[in-house]
Parts: sequence; C-alpha cells; structure tokens
Amino acid sequence: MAGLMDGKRVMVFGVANERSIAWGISRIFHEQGARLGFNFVGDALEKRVRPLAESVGAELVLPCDVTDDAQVSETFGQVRETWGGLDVLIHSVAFANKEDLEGRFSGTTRAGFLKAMEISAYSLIHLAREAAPLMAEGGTMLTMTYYGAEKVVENYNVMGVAKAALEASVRYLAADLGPDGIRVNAISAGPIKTLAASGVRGFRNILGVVEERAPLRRNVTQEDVGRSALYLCSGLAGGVTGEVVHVDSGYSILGY
Ligand code: 1JT
Repeated sequence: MAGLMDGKRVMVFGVANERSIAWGISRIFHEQGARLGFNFVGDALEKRVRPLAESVGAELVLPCDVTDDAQVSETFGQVRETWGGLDVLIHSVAFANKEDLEGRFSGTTRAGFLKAMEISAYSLIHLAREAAPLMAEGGTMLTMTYYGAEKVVENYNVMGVAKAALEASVRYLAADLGPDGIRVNAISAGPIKTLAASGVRGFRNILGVVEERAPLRRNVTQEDVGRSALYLCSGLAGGVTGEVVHVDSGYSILGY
C-alpha cells in the first residue's frame, strides 16, 4: 500500500526512549514509508536509541548535541553524504534545570534561563539553518511545544518562556524559508508521561486535570501526536506553515 511518507528522508532529533514524543512520530512515519535518521547525546542515550532506530530500519544514528556546532555540522554533512538531501526535520528537544521547573519564576538564574533558551529554542534555528540547504525540492520542519508558552502553567516557569520563543521562531522561520518551499510548524501537545516529564513536580496532577476537564476527557497519546505530525509533514498540510497545532484533547480552548 502507498504510504504518505514513501521514500521521504526524515531526520529526527530528540528520541530518548520508547516513551519519547519523537519516537511516537518516528513509528507513525515508519509505517507510512519514511526513511529515518536519529541523533543521540552521550553513551547512555546511544544504548537506548540504537535498538529503537534499528527496529525501524534507520539509515543514520548520529551523535549530536545541539549545543555543539561541530557535531551539528558533522551530522548534516553525514545526512548529505548518505541521502544527498533531506525532506523532513523533526525537532523534539528541550532542557531546563530541575530547579528552574519549580519554585518562584523570579528566581530563574541567568545561566538557567540561557541554557533553557539555547537548547529548547535556539537549537531549532540552528538545525533549520543547516537543514534548509539540503531541502532543495522543498521540505518540512516540525517542533514540539506546550501550552505553558501561552498561559501561565504552575512550575513550567522558564520552559514557558523558552517555548514562547520557540513558537515565535516557528513563525519567523516559516516566513524566511517559505520562499524556498520549506514549511515550518509546531505541535502543542497535551502532557505526556515522557522521561523529561517524569522528573517534574506536579506532573501527575496535570494528567489528572486534563482527564477531568479537557473536552475529550482523556490525555493525548504518542500516537495522537504522531498522526498529527504525519499530517503536518506530509502533502496533506501542503498549504500550512507557521502554525502551532494544538493536540491537547481541546484543553487549551477552555476558559473558566
Ligand atoms: C521539558 C521538561 C520540556 C518537561 C516538559 C517540557 N515540555 C513539556 N513538559 C512537561 C511538563 C513539564 C512541566 C509542567 C507541565 C508539563 C522537563 C525538562 C526538560 C524540558 O508544568 C508543571 C514542568
């Protein structure tokens, strides 16, 4: 059967384990015929990522810390050598110090702020700059964001500011790269229990609140996000760019 991603060359940044949102996206893209490549950061994550990558026949598994210019440049050099180009970039990368995801927002340190911004927002701009020249026949880029960018979510703190910068970056990148046939979008996912989320104070409580109040009365799954990612990165969304699509059981439409 024909797949929506047949032969598409997709580089995925941000798989940490089988619960990762990036992994949910990768599985759906694999089912639809995509060719996949992955990054990893450090030996511990390599051990987790390699078996997952092999299970979907990945053609590239590369060390790439997004704060390391040499590794980023090496990664896209490898993409060019192996594939000769790129069709889709998935950015599912974020970081904040644990102490900056609780307590008073006014206590955010300069170092903590800059680190969250660098890894969670600037990295999209950097990856986009490296990926765009490989997208000679056009392409698509997708990043992941969260409601805390738009409204205050207790404890999300510095990540909310970083995600706001990320969402604005999606719009500026979409305007910049649109003339080259490159679309740039974000998915604002409802809370999902990933490795990143598991260390966060009060995270379980958020899952419960969504189940109780969201229009769909359930939490979203990796598959929900993966299928919306498939829409945004395939020809189905050919006219969509600079958009933040909420995949959140409708939670963000609610007022009081
Ligand atoms: C990061 C973490 C980015 C957790 C994230 C995230 N984007 C969404 N989440 C889940 C989440 C986290 C908090 C929250 C609601 C949802 C962990 C560190 C790396 C970056 O507010 C209570 C804090």
